[in-house]
Amino acid sequence: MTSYQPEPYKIKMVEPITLLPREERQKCIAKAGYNPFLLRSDQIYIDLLTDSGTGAMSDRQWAGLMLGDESYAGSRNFYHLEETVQDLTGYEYVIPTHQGRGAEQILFPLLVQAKGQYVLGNMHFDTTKAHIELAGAKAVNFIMEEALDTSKEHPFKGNFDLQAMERFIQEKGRGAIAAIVITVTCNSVGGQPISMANIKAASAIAHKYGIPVVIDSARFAENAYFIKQREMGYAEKSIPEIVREQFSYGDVFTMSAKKDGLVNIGGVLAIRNDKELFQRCQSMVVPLEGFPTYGGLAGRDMEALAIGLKEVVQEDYLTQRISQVHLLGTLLQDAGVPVQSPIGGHAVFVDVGRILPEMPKTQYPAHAFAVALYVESGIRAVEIGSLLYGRDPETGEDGLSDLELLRLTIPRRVYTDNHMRYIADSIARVHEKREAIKGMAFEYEPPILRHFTARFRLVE
Ligand code: P61
Repeated sequence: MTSYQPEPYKIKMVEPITLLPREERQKCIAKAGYNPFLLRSDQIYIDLLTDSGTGAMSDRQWAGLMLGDESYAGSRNFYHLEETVQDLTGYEYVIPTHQGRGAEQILFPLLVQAKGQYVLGNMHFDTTKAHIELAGAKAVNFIMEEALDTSKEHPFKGNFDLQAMERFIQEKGRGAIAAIVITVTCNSVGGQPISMANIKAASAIAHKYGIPVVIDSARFAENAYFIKQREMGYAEKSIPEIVREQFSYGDVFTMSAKKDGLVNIGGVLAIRNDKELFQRCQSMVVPLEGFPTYGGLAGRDMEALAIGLKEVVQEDYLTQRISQVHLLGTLLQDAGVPVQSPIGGHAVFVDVGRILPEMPKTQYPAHAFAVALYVESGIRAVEIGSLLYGRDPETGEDGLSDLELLRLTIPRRVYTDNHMRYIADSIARVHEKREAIKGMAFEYEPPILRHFTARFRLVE
């Protein structure tokens, strides 16, 4: 890992944040049904819920907002975005969407040909899984085994278990598979990268059977950075070269631009060269998102995104970004807190399954830890475990996630290293007092994407 690098920017504007007294925090979380998603942002001191849409834009991006062309059709900002995406990825057809799931809702119903088909992935993120299921298909994960043991070191824990995936295709038959989704980096196992060799091999398997390859590219630049650092043959290549090669193995990509697009809202659906698929997507974007040259975004949003996509592939930006996340991870490791190792790209994932091994998965240990952390420190973190995973759609069974993780997601260009130190100290304190953490039981369980709006009580 590279040694620590200071930020390649200076701060021009600040936003005050306040730590409420402990008794207030206790009241706030109880009122929020013990669900940190339901807290108000002014009740939070440091917000690690997500790196999605929470980053700081550069002065150039803010200046770009003033160049917004709000024409309903043919906005010049669309053409700037289109050219930028084409240059970066080599894909010909570009459709803006309001965010990543906007692209997913257009694409998956077009890829799924029949109910009960499968969509294979290294590990599908929850909105992707939800759109696959809404389209009538089943989402299946083929993440390599090492990824599920947070203490095992492997440079590319986002990799597919390629043999298992190919066996599955042979068993079910090509006609049963709608698509393969490659998620870079792999969010659900800890922002872990996938190697170029594995992307290439997964794509070769798919293409051997005539299965389309979708790249879920929310964190494409962070993945490229890890490839440069860790994979043989890439140290001398530039980030844009690696990014282009990564995309070359897909047929379609969906992008939540709220991450590596460095904007607060935005998404992209792009198709390499299948004109017919593009036309089908284009006709669906109109009723679902908006006219194809704005797709749910204002002209100014598209301008900020075009600029963000150029900034995110700058190596000094990526070096500082990844090393800040790494700093938090090593501070936690030094304090004896188990975390997904090696440390990922956008977040540190605390392995609460190892901290609270006795707590049943159906009491959502990582969520319980998140509640305790908020009370201790005003920090909001998010569970990535059995609560997020949801129930089996057929059997209704609960508590199915292999890992019970607490995600400390670091917004881009927002917090300083002193914030990282405060976060590490706070988690170490909760870890020390782990015997006192209480499990969670539902007071209200929504039927889909339940973690957002569920309400809980503490199990006494
Ligand atoms: C996140 F708590 N991620 O990680 P959209 N693909 C991938 C994502 O990471 C992703 C999307 C597609 C979020 C936001 C989020 O339950 C939650 O632009 C790899 O958010 O529509 C989003 O992109 C979807 C947080 C989403 C959540 C759902 O924090």
